Amino acid sequence: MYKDLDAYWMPFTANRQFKKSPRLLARSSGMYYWDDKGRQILDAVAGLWCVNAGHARPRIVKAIQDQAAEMDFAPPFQMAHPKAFELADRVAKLAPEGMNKVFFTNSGSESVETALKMAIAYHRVRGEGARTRLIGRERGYHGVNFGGISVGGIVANRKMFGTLLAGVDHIRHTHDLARNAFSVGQPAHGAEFADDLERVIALHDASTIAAVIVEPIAGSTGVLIPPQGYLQRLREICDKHGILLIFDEVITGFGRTGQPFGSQTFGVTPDLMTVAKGITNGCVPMGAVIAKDKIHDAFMNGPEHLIEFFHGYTYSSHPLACAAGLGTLDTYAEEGLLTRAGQIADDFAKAVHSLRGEPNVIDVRNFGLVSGIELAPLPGEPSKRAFNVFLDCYDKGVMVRTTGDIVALSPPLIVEHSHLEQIIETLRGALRRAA
Ligand code: PXG
Ligand code: PLP
Repeated sequence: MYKDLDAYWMPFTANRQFKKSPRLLARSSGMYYWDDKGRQILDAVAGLWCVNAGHARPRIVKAIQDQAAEMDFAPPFQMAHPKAFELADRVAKLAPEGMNKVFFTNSGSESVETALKMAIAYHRVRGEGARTRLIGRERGYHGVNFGGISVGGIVANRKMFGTLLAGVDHIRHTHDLARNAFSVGQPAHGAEFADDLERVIALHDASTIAAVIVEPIAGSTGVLIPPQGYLQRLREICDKHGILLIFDEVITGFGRTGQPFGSQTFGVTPDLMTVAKGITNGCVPMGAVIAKDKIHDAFMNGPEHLIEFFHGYTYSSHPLACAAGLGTLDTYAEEGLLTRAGQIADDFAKAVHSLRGEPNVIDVRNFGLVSGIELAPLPGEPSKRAFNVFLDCYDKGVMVRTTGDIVALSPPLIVEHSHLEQIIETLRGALRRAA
């Protein structure tokens, strides 16, 4: 195993601490990783919310291998290759009714930038060029590029980077421990938080607002489940004011909530949807924006030889990513994985809610195959208790994820009851030791 850790500046990592006691993964298969010393580690977070079909799935591995041998790269501007069309078609068929246009990117962050640009340009091509404002939400995560951190609502991701994008505002978040702690599934209280959008609209005037972007379930800031009726109300307010609704489904997409997309599970259709992660099972970087036909069609004006949307990436629809995406969708279809979360959600809910009453657990929340377990912080040392729990679980052979003082679980959709037991009992032990 390579020993010099100096050159690699690691992303979203406490670099100095990590390099003193590195956690190096060497191999993966199914529900498991193995570290550099051959120790087996159960994956309770699907890598980083992305390996939805589990690791090293044969169809995906073969698709990538075959594609690498057949054609490495094809320029995506004024050129294309067949698998790009095939994957777009397959993704559109999974998407909600009327969302049939797919624009490829290489990550969730790029999908967000693409969707924000599409929204602003859409209004402009329709003659409503004053609609440039973008509305995000407190505690939202939309990746790390400038548009994404501007509409995002995570202070640490914003404060170091200057004035960000102009013309952005935020609605309030939906987290309400006082009324909703230990809710099973969607919390009962808080549909009215959507009305905060009316406040922001009243301030700026609807004629200046292009789009609202939210995650159906906020993942990164600790698994915040939308209150019953909340997303419906956001949709109604957007419709009333001619504002586009963007769902950032980078985490909720591809089966996490029990349907292919959170939009279908929650019964609310956005105008644009950003996805990434599960589109290729995390095997090759890829993201996409899925657009309503009416948005795409609004651009298809003017002389036919001119580019309609001045945007794209060198690696949009990369052949390896398209091949991985097709292998992934085949695997999901063959094993019924895009609806499996719904089938085991009750079992999962029972398992995670059994942690209620363990030391310092102040909330357990769940939906589909995702859960957040919120801990009381150590006095004066926010996020340290959860980080200690993460290290302890890892030491005992289970990989969880923490954000602030919240432990997040989002196992691969192939998870079995015995895995759930191991995850929960390992976590229970770690919570007791962290008391
Ligand atoms: N939007 C959402 C809703 C996400 O969850 C992104 C955009 C950005 O995707 P990329 O591929 O650019 O990372 C994400 C990514 C965590 C964690 O700790 C979550 C994400 C990424 C890294 C860590 O919860 N989500
Ligand atoms: N910077 C330079 C100098 C470039 O030439 C390009 C692409 O040609 C980019 C950035 C953008 O790279 P990508 O298309 O991979 O996002």
